[in-house]
Amino acid sequence: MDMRHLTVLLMGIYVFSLTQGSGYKRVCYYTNWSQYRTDDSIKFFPANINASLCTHIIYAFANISAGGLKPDQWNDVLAKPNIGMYAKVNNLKVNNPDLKVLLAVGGWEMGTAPFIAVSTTREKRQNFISGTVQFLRQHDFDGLDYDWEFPDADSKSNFTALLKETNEKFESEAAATGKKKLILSAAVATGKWALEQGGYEVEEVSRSVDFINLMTYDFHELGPAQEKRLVPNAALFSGDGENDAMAPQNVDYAVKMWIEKGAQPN
Ligand SMILES: *[C@@H]1O[C@H](CO)[C@@H](O)[C@H](O)[C@H]1NC(C)=O
Ligand SMILES: *[C@@H]1O[C@H](CO)[C@@H](O)[C@H](O)[C@H]1NC(C)=O
Ligand SMILES: *[C@@H]1O[C@H](CO)[C@@H](O)[C@H](O)[C@H]1NC(C)=O
Ligand SMILES: CC(=O)N[C@H]1CO[C@H](CO)[C@@H](O)[C@@H]1O
Repeated sequence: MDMRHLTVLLMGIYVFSLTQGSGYKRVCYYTNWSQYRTDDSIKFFPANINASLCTHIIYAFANISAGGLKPDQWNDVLAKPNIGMYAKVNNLKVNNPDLKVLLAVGGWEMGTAPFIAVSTTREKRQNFISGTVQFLRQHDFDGLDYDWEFPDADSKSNFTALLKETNEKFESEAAATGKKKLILSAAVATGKWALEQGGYEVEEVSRSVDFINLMTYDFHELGPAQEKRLVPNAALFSGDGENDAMAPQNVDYAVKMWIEKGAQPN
């Protein structure tokens, strides 16, 4: 079988699984900074997204300020008749009515402090969550992706509580309004350190969210200068000659580790 046939075969399987409603997800992140790439040929706007390629698009990132969710960029939300970035991404649903668009909150740049500020007491969490539901509905999002990078042993129980209470609120809001329940997901660390240092209560996290996004990339971001060789950024398996520290730096290990710690495989 030559490569051309193999490619056609794989595409066939992928389309089959999507049209059969098997529940497979193809989750795509759209980053707020791709619009600022310096070379015009690689700038990337919502109009450049192929709406039928993904089942879910997650707009990254929103900020947290004064106890609530806030837009991050000058053009996330614009006064009419202008169309902001939130609306542009949500408008992709015109071309793919099954598409779900989520808003991600957090990210590496935002850091942990704003998450800690809204999660330490039930009252703070409830205020944040109520405002978040209003914000998501106001801007036509289908759900929220928590990108707390990263909870640690001290904050992890507050992260769990934030997820659990967000899910409860999404359920009660849907029941009260008759609207489709907002989707809840979380982007989580895949480094061995993150789980071994106790950054997540994996079973509870898994129970509260609709799906988990394993951050299976930047496994070898130190690059050739450190590792003295070229390695795929998102390696599927460990390669020859990797030492003990490198051996867990791959997709296969991360998935198995999350399942072993209690994540539901489906
Ligand atoms: C968009 O993605 C779909 C699904 O992979 C593909 O069939 C289609 O050709 C793509 N459209 C464009 C304009 O690239
Ligand atoms: C994000 O929120 C923080 C406060 O948590 C604030 O200091 C910062 O200016 C905000 N960033 C943007 C881009 O609005
Ligand atoms: C987590 O929440 C508890 C209260 O439930 C609080 O005492 C503690 O300081 C919080 N931890 C962090 C790191 O914010
Ligand atoms: C929250 C976040 O990551 N915001 C980023 C959006 O894009 C700008 C411009 O590149 C970054 O400075 C922000 O950090």
